[in-house]
Amino acid sequence: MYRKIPIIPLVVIALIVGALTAAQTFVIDWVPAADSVEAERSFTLLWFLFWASVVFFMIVTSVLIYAIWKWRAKDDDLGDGPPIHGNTTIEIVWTVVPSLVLAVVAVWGYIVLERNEAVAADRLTVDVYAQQFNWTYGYPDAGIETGTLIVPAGRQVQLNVRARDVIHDFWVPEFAIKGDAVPGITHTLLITPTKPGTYPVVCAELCGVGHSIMRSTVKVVPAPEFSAWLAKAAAGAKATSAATAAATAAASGPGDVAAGRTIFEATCGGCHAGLGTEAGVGPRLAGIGWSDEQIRAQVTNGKGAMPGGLVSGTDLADVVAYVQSIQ
Ligand code: HEC
Ligand SMILES: [Cu+2]
Repeated sequence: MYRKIPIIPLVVIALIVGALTAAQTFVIDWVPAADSVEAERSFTLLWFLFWASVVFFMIVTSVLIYAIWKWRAKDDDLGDGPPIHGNTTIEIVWTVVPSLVLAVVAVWGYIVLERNEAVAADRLTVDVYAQQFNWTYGYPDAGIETGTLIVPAGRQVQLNVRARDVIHDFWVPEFAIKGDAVPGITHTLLITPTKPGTYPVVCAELCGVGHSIMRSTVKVVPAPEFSAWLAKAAAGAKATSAATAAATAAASGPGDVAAGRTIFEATCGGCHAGLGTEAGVGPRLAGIGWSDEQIRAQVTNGKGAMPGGLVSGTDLADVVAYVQSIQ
């Protein structure tokens, strides 16, 4: 009842099918380079899945193509095919083999997940803030914020991803790790970059009109270079906050009314007309009875139509003194 299996034609067809599949795989760059430990693990599994699929595709397609070519019904043959009940051996094989492959993939996938989610004791923690339409990065230990994510090669980085407005998604294709930034939730991602270089950060969740331009950069640098950069940036941040503190101290000293008047006319008078005695765009300021603190806060932070930060430091102290003097 069985014919001899036509090994040679089947192998020839299988090889052609396999070559075509492999060719279109390598002509197009489907998968980015794996530049993190996690990406290496994930992509190895991905390639195993791919090659396993190619093998089964070659087997199934070669039998199919051979059968179509060899046993095609004649144009005038309208009869039924011979009644065939089945073949227990083949059915067992095509059940057991895929089950084994699936079991391998399941266990392997579990191991990859388990390893990719293992937290290292010496990891670096960085806060990632997503906001329409940019990314900011905070280094809590150094007390600084940056617009470029700078991380050391060869050390695990824990990213605490947060959103300041709507849902975004942090994604660096070469790292093969991706996670939503959801308002009110901190999403933790673990990435261990392996190769110094510059990579794109992409927002992978439609977040508004600027979604497609919501990009940023990760710079992976050698560990010593990273430590040097972080130490320098932290020192710079300390110096800046010391300078701000000094300026605030100066601003809270008694101001000079005459100097304040000059600054007020130039900076504030356009909105607070008549040197603050008549109302313009802004309200009348004469005798508002606010404390120095309140006026300072109003000028520093702004409110409604009034922009903040127009004056600071000793100028601010002078303006406050002047506003207090208007009657
Ligand atoms: C672009 C116009 C504009 C400029 C410039 C401006 N202000 Fe104002 N200011 C306003 C408006 C509008 C308000 C009311 C804000 C609100 O309550 O929503 C206001 C409110 C204030 C108040 C609180 C008064 C109140 O009763 O609410 C103070 C104090 C004040 N301005 C001081 C200043 C000083 C000092 C400057 C200059 C450094 C200045 N403003 C520059 C528009 C301006
Ligand atoms: Cu976004």
